[in-house]
Amino acid sequence: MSGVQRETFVRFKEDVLKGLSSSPKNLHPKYFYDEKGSALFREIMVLPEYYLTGCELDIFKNKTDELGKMVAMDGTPFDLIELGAGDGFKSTHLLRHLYQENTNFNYMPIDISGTILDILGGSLQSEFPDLEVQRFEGEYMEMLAEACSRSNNRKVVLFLGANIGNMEPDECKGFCAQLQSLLSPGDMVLIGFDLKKDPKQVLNAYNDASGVTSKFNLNLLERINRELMADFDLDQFEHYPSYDPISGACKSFLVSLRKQEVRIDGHTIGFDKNEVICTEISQKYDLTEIQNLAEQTGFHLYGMIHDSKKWFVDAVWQI
Ligand code: AVJ
Repeated sequence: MSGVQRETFVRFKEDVLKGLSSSPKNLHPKYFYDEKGSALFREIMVLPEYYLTGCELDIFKNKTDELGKMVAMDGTPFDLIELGAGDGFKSTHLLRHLYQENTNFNYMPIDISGTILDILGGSLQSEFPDLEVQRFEGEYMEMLAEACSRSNNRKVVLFLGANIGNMEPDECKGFCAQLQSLLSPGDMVLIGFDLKKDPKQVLNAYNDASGVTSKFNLNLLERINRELMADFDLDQFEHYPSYDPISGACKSFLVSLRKQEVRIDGHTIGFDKNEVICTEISQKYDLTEIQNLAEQTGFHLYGMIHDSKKWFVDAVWQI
């Protein structure tokens, strides 16, 4: 193990043991995305029930002009920084538009996965040979601070995919305030929010008929087994999705089907029958909440772009 791997391993183990010793038990959703979890998430994105990806892709494909006008603003050169860029399959539509319009901008993708940044870099190089791309591999905030320190231009930060929903409302406010503190007057953020809607549609998105989301959730335990020498019996835990249409909190749990003990790298964790682990929040918002969040964290609402069903919004905020 290299030093970095060792550090990641120790942090993962500490987070898991801390989360499973808390009451209620919880695990952080960022740990879903090992190789298998990332593959399962790619399956989720094309499920008929999982509308989020299609909605935001609709915005990036069909409202590109509107998006482009907002981020290009008055034509001043800018750096487009993307948090969790992945393979860029949504943002590429915007990049293509800006590139074709000869907009003066650089692209700075941030991702935790170096592999995906290599793939992204390759496809950008072949489609947009003149685009200046600076990649940053690591955690969002650390890399954002790094990217900001290297940027002399106006900044536009993309945070797509309703990834912001993975934060509890309070944590989210802290995150937005931190984002604000790294930026300067005139800078913008473009954030994808999943909207409150028919509660059945929301719940179905996390409870697909083919059971991929259940596998995705259970893979977290499998990953702990694989990486932390644990002995979770996957048949004794069950995926349980929930949605509270008032607060907008859509939470996924794993329910222990019996009283049981699990060993994790020499530690023992006890579960009561029906005890749950909260593995994810996917917070849903309404437009007023989005505007309030902007204003409470030092931004103002610059614009909102909806998909054609009005199920999702990309909100543009400015300082
Ligand atoms: C990638 C965090 C936006 O919360 O909808 C999908 C992850 N979890 N199905 C979401 C997820 C279960 C997804 N985000």
